[in-house]
Amino acid sequence: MQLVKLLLQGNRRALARVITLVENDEKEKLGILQALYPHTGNAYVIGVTGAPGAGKSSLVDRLLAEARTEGLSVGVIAVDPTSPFTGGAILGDRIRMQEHALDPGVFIRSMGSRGSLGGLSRSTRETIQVLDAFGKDLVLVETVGVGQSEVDIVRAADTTLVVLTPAAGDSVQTLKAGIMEIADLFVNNKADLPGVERTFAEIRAMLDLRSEQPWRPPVIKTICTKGSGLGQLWEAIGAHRAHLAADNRLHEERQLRVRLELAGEVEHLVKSKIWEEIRERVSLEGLIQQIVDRQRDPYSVARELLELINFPF
Ligand SMILES: Nc1nc2c(ncn2[C@@H]2O[C@H](COP(=O)(O)OP(=O)(O)OP(=O)(O)O)[C@@H](O)[C@H]2O)c(=O)[nH]1
Ligand SMILES: [Mg+2]
Repeated sequence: MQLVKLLLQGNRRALARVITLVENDEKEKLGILQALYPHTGNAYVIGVTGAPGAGKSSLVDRLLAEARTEGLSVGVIAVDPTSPFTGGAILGDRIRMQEHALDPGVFIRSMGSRGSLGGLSRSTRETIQVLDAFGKDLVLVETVGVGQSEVDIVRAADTTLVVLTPAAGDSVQTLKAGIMEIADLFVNNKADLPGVERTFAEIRAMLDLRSEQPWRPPVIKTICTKGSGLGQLWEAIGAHRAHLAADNRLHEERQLRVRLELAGEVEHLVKSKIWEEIRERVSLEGLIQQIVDRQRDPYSVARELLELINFPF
C-alpha cells in the first residue's frame, strides 16, 4: 500500500489523506489501520476537555509550545461535535494555531461529526493511532466536555486535563460526573478573572470528598492568554506520566484500553452486521409507524426482527 508506505516515511500529505479516509469511513480504512497498527504505541496522548470557551484551544496552543521547546513532535486533534463541517473549520483555532501550523514538527487537524459513521469517538481514536504511527511523540486531543462520546474520547488519553474557569455555569457541580472522574489534572484557567479562588476551593473540596487514590489530581491555576502557570502545568503532566510509568501502571492502563477497544470493535461489527441484515429484509418505516400508533410495541418488534435474521438468542 503506497499510502501507508508514504505515511510511515513521514509524508504529511499522505498523513492528511489517511486521516480523511478514516474520518469518512472509506472502505480502504480497515486495511490502512491494520497496516499501521504495528507502528503504534509510542505516542503519549494528552486529552484536554472542559466547557465551551473554557480556554481549551488556548491551552493546547501553549502546551504545543512547551512540547516544541523540548523538541517533541506533536499532533493536535480538535474535536468539535457541534461543527457541521468535515475536516472541521474551527476558524478561531485555525487562526490561533497558525504559527504552529507552519512548523513541520506539528500537525493540526479538526474533526467534525459529519462523515464519521462509526461515531466521533471512534474516528478520533483511529486518528490518534494514525498520528502515533506517523511518529508523533505527543498527541493533544481537545474535546468539549459535554457528552458521553467526549468521555469516550478522553478515555483514549494517557493524561486527561479538565479545564475549569471562574465563569458562571462552569462550576464543579455543573460538570458531568464522568468527566470529573477521568481528570488526572485540573486546570483552573482564567485565573486573572474574579472568582478564581472560589473555583480553586471548590475543586479541592470535591477532591477531598473522594476516597484515597494512588493519584490525587493536582489543581493548577493558569492564565493561558498570558502564558502563566504553564511551566507548572507541564511539570505536573510530567509527574503524572512518571506516576503511570512507575509500578507498571501505564502498561495496565493500556491493557485495559485495548480490552475496551477490542470489545468496542466486536460490538461495532455485530451491530452494523445486524442492521445491514435487517434492512435488507424489511423496511423499518412501516413498523415504526405501527409502534407510534400503538398497534405494535417495540419489545415484540425488536425480537421479531432478530428472529427474521435468525439471530441466536
Ligand atoms: N481572561 C482570560 N481569557 C482567556 C484565558 N484563556 C483563554 N481565554 C479566552 O477565552 C476565550 C475562549 O478561549 P478558547 O481557547 O477558544 O476556548 P475553548 O475552550 O477552546 O473554546 P471552544 O473550543 O469554543 O469550546 C478566548 O477569547 C480566549 O482568549 C485566560 O486565562 N484568561
Ligand atoms: Mg477550542
